[in-house]
Amino acid sequence: MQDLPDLKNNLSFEDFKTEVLNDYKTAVRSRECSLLGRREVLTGKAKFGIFGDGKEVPQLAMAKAFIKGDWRSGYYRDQTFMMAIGELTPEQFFAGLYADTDLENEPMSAGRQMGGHFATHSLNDDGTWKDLTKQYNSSADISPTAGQMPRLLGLAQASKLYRKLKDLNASKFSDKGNEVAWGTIGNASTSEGLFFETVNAAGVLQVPMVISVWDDEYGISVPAKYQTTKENISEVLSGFQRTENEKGFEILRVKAWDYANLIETYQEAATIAREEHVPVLIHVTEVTQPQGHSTSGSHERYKSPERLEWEKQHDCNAKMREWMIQTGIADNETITEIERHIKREVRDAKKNAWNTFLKPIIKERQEVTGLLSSLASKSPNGVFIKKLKESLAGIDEPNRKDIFSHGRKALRYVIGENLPEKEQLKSWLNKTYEVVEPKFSSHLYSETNRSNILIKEVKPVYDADAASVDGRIILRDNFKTLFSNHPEALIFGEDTGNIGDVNQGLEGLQEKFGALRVADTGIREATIIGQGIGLSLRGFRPIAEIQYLDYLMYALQIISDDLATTHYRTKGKQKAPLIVRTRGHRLEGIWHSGSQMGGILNLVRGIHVLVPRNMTKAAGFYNTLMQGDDPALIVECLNGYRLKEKMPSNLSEIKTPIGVVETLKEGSDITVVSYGSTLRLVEETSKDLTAAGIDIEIIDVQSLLPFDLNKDILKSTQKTNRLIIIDEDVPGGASAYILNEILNKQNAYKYLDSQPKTLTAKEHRPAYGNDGDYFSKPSAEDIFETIYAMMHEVNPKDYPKLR
Ligand SMILES: Cc1ncc(C[n+]2csc(CCOP(=O)(O)OP(=O)(O)O)c2C)c(N)n1
Ligand SMILES: [Mg+2]
Repeated sequence: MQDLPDLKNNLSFEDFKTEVLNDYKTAVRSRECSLLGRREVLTGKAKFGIFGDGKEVPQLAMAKAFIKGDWRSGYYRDQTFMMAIGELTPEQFFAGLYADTDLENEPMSAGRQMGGHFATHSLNDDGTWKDLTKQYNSSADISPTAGQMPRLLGLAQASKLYRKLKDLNASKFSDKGNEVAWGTIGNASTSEGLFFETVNAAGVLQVPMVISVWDDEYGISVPAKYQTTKENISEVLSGFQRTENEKGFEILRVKAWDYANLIETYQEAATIAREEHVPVLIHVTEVTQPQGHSTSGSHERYKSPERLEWEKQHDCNAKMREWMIQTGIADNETITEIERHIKREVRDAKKNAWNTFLKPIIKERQEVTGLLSSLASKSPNGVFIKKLKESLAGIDEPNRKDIFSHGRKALRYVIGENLPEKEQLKSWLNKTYEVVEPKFSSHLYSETNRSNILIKEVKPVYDADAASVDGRIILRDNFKTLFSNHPEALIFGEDTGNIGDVNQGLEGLQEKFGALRVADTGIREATIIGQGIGLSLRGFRPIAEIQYLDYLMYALQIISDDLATTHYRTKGKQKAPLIVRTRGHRLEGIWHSGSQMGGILNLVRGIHVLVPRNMTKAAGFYNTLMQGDDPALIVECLNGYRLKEKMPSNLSEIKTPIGVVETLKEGSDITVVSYGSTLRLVEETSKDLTAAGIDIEIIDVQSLLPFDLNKDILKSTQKTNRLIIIDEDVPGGASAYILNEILNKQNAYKYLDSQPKTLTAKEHRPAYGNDGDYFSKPSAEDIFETIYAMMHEVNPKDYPKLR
């Protein structure tokens, strides 16, 4: 062990001692929180606990190297770090454990995330940015192991772009790109593909990222030998080490209990990343888990007595303590006194957090027990209601669930009664529900005036002699103005840069805007999305391109777990207004004509999902999204790039509204709802149907999420009384989603005179070739016959059986 760390800023020994003691206090404070936290779970006050014990000292070192403007993207062990940068108090730690829904008490997520998931606030209440250069920043954690990695790439890349791109108003986001993005990950989680993908991409991009691997040699019960080749992640990654001639990573190794070396290692890492924009990996070894993995089990079950003993000997806090005594920083008595003091402090913080958490709930309980008493005194069923009241009053530590459940049950006893006390209880339940329920469900989307759905439509305008051009030209020209008007906008993906995307919707734009803004990436869908998330968290307006819809699956986990929940899981305190651009639907074969829309729609609530039927509509969507704060996925129709469209004279101004359907043809017999490529077939078929005496109304959904906010489809079914949904996803896929929206949410079932129908693709993936398409997806004949059959059922005389 080294004696004393290099005192970079020439502290006096006294000041140095004070600083080390302060660090030690943070380590002890954090440990006490872990110890008491576990007790809170075991005694039932909190539901689950996962803590940072055993990882305290390395995090002190990381915190020292972390400066304002920097970003963290980490995982559930980082409480000490958060405490050391002043972003987590013991009260807040316990408020998180108890799931306090008040953001003032629980700033990490207002109780939406289990404890150990950390975040800072990037946004003011009105959704505008705070000055992120003047604060410490932590992106909000997610639980899936290594899920923090893709976003880390974007957070780091933002610094590089802020350093290199001119004309940006970066004042709230960056000081000349000097910010480092700090990642943390457990040793076992490095087994995930997302980790390797991120490391490789960071090496390629050369971005200021410092990844710390907290290596405690376990992932829950599974030891390193089942996790990592050679049981050593830094050795495995040694090929990434930069050399004099080749760019790569700087790889550093340090022991978790070696305070002095840790400080130096982290300072070195910060300098390399910050100054040179070179990624650094710090492999922190000999980490321990004094209390095991989490409150769900005990590590005595799977660790040998020898290992447990070794962990005791190498506990980083104990080692730091020894070192302080050895080096004369403090004597045993002083340290013991500090420890005693902190124990008391944490105990008091815990009590405060609990009382603060419980106070509004106790008040609500009092109100309801009062209402129940009054009701019991008047109702013939008073005995039962009294019992409920007593049961509620007797709960030691009530939840809101207890209060509502008792109150709602009581109402059942007085269904037939006409008592003012019943009305009072009902009114309390209804009113309070409206206040309480949003604590758990608000902020899935933006709730400010920058919500996408508030952006007004601007229709395309055409000159009399408007040219007819390939759809891709409309997109390209629109992107050209969009990137000129928005210096913070950029686009990246596979084949996006040099050739201007596989369908040339970006032709020539790299030349115009440079390879940083119109960029090629490796084939790595998850981290393309991660780049987009990280960049958008830091003020950019990225468009992340996934080459084909079929390959969105590689990124769907991160889109679902991270992007779709960013706003929700921070209760509106972080936003990631990323646009995901992809193209899909009818082309060729199993992996180039997919339409897995049902799966997507169900996994990305929190994101807007748009399927423009042509490129003018698509251009309008991009323009709309640039004005709003909600993230979105745009699926362009693969077969639309070479179809002719008229060039609008107001191209750069057009805006396609979000959540609004479009009626393409009015009709009186049947409402036909579809979207995307399939619409063209529906439109073609409608001429044949007209010839057969059937007048259909065609509606383009175009915005699947959100869906038909004006209920135009309902209005159409009120007129036609018949409904069919035509979709090229599997049976029960997007068509089921659409049916649910129309029947259950819009209540269109009341107006239907025929069974509502869905016509979809087959269960299997679409086969290759013209015939593969014809027999896999709904064809014009399928559409004709299905609609005709509906009319036959209604009126067999005029529409005799066709086949
Ligand atoms: C994708 C995913 N799989 C499984 C889990 C369940 N899980 C939570 S933590 C964990 C072990 C992680 O071990 P490690 O990365 O070494 O971190 P440590 O807890 O040891 O610090 C597992 C398997 C998860 N959260 N996410
Ligand atoms: Mg581990």
